[in-house]
Amino acid sequence: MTCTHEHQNLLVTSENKSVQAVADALEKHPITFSLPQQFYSDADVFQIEMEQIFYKEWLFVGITGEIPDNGNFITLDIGDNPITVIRDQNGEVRAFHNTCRHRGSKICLVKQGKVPKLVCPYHQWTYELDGNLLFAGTEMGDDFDKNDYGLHKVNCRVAGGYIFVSLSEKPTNIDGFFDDLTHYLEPYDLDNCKVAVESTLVEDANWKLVIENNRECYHCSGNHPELLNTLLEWDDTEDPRASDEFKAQVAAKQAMWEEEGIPYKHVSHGHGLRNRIVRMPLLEGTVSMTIDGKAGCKKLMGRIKNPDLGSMRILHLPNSWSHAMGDHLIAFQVIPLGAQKTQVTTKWIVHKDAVEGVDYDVAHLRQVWDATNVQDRTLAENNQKGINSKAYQPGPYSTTFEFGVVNFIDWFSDTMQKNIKASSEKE
Ligand code: 3BY
Ligand code: FES
Ligand code: FE
Repeated sequence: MTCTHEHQNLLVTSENKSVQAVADALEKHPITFSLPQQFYSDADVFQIEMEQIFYKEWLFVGITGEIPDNGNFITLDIGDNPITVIRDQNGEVRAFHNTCRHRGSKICLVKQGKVPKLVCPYHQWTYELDGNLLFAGTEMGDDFDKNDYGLHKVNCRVAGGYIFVSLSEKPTNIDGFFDDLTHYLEPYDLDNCKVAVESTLVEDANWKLVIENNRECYHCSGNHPELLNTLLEWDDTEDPRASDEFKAQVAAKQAMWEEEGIPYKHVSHGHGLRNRIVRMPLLEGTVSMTIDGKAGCKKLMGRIKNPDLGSMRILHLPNSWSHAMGDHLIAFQVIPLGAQKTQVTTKWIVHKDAVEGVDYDVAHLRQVWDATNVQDRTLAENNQKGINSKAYQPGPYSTTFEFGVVNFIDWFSDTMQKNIKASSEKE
């Protein structure tokens, strides 16, 4: 299968000057201040971010339990790029560009489904689930070789049941994180889970405002009454503000988790803590992020026996965070849609054999994060509206309450600069 996409760029004049201006602006910008206005509002800067980050870096796209059988697939659009993630005829998880090798039609048109083969709706070119072209009718001439027209592959990795794709042909190596994630998610057995319910919000805010909002709890006490029934405002077991009481609670819970073989230690990888996993206790007396703090699902996940696992926070920049508790796991996925438009998908994941109405009640399961997501959407949208003002200027982050935001800006700035440099060296 030929997989060089270079020929597609023949008609595109590369905007080297503005790309370099973005890298220069970031180099000058102190990471302890919010970004200059254009980074949150401008369509050209947004396009450069898509090309340098979302078309290159590993992105979280779903969980293996969502595609349990051969032929199960999920689709998503990364900017202009429709992607299919599918379990092939041998049970392997693979990803393809969802564009037919005949005349380019989109092939999978629905969000998810199950197919015996991938059949293009336009002229019925038919592909094996591993992307090889099987059938192109009888009209393509004698010298037509089906081997030349397999679907274009997308790099795809599975770690602990989390599925990641990268549109780069040479993705960044984040194997250290994938190894840790595999270990930390092992108790959850995500091959045998299901999505109990999911929600999609479209927010009128730049994707970085959505991530920045998630990276701090400075805003929690003023905005998230439901969440604070169970969530402690500390952002990490190593939070610079940690009190002795919090440290004692962490130590007691960690001793319990140690005994049960449940991974909990803070691990992080990459510049600006691009990837972080840490198990945090919840408020004493609560076991899950539900309105009453009780388990949202009676059947616990995987091999878990104790519902009191706090919440394991998984961060994957640029597009995902999660809370893995004992009874359920909540995975968040961020996909930018425009300079001031972002899609946030939330999935509530439970054991595949958990029965709705018996083991869990969907309204109880989702209530807290539905409320929290709507509150966060309002915060991000208000943030966007204020940033669009001609009076906006970058403001200082608190290095104690907002260290996670500083880390994110650090990662964003570093990654943009590195990727821009690498692409200009290639030209
Ligand atoms: O709970 C979260 O996902 C994040 C982390 C801290 C504040 N925020 C609500
Ligand atoms: Fe797919 Fe023609 S575009 S078969
Ligand atoms: Fe919030």
